[in-house]
Amino acid sequence: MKRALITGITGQDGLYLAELLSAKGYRVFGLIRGQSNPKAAVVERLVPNVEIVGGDLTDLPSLISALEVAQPEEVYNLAAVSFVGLSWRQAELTGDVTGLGVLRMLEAIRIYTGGDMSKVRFYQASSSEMFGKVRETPQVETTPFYPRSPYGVAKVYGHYMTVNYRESYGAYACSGILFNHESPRRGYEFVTRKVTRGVARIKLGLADSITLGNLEAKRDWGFAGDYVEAMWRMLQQDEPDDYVVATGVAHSIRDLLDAAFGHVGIDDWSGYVKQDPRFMRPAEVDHLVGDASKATKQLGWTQTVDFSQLVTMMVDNDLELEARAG
Ligand code: NAP
Ligand code: F7E
Repeated sequence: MKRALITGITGQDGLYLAELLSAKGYRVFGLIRGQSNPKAAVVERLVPNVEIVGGDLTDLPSLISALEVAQPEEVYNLAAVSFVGLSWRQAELTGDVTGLGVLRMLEAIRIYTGGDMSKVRFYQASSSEMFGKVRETPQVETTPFYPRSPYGVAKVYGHYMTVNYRESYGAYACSGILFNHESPRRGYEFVTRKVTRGVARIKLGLADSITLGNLEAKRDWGFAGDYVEAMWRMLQQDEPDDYVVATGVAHSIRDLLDAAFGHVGIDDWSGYVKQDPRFMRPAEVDHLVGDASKATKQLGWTQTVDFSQLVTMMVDNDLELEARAG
């Protein structure tokens, strides 16, 4: 039975990955921070086989202890301050967790393995935000980075640390450069979930508007359940490498509004959407779209859910949740 340690198991991707690995027969350990984190109960309810280990990406000794308990063959480092908007307001914390946290996890593996880092396979959750003010379209593994937020800068640091430990210590370390991926488990602060929940509440008569920022930005949105499959595949190859994971299709926030409102029978949403500078970013990433040809060719990875199916899935889920909450 293979053993895996997942950091960020309480997040969107952590839950999907824990389910995937459990279904494959792994013994799954999940790193959870804090002394009484209420999300531990959610993880235990959704993925009953997961074994919880205490630890924090800002605390190296706790990461070494977590490895000693889990004794994993694979480590998936998904933990991060992941909300780009927050990263300007808490830039130092973002650098500490999202950037230096990667170094600490790699160091913990180096110490735990006594220097033979090839014994533990490592996945780093890198991001399309590293491309930021894009240098070419679509973005591929070799596209130069130009991050536009403290989050993006921290992810570039984590990405290069992953590459550096591979080249310096022979670590089996992969960086997955994942474009936006969403699901009914997406946090409410992200634009897709904010829109699908808002649309559900409007449809049910529980709200009369949604307040957003920039409606012109374009993102390449896929389904989180598909993307965790790519993470796992990266760690099953003969050699470690870095991969872009994306759908290859970009949509604007306006397209997202069209799809979500359209699904509940509202064709003209202009009266329901307000804009507020509070939700504008100091520096925006205007247009991201990835080319996942390498992942398709080498990992055999493909998406199973397209943009329209994703939005439908999220709106339907929020209609049910909001109707229940009343
Ligand atoms: P998420 O839902 O925001 O989850 C973040 C996770 O990190 C949570 O489990 C959180 O724990 C944990 N965490 C935060 N600070 C921590 C700390 N100091 N020590 C230990 N754990 C900590 O993120 P996600 O959407 O699942 O994304 C997973 C990873 O992929 C992140 O690294 C994100 O930056 C990256 N990524 C995401 C996307 C995307 O579109 N979703 C795209 C590219 C890359 P609590 O629950 O205790 O707060
Ligand atoms: O913003 C615009 C906003 O916060 C998307 C994270 O998972 O994916 C995610 O980062 C776009 C931006 O995601 C609102 O300005 C307009 O252009 O949903 P988001 P993100 O910033 O793309 C990447 C790949 C990650 O790695 C990150 O961890 O939507 N937007 N109005 C808004 N965004 C939000 N959140 N709220 C608004 O009201």
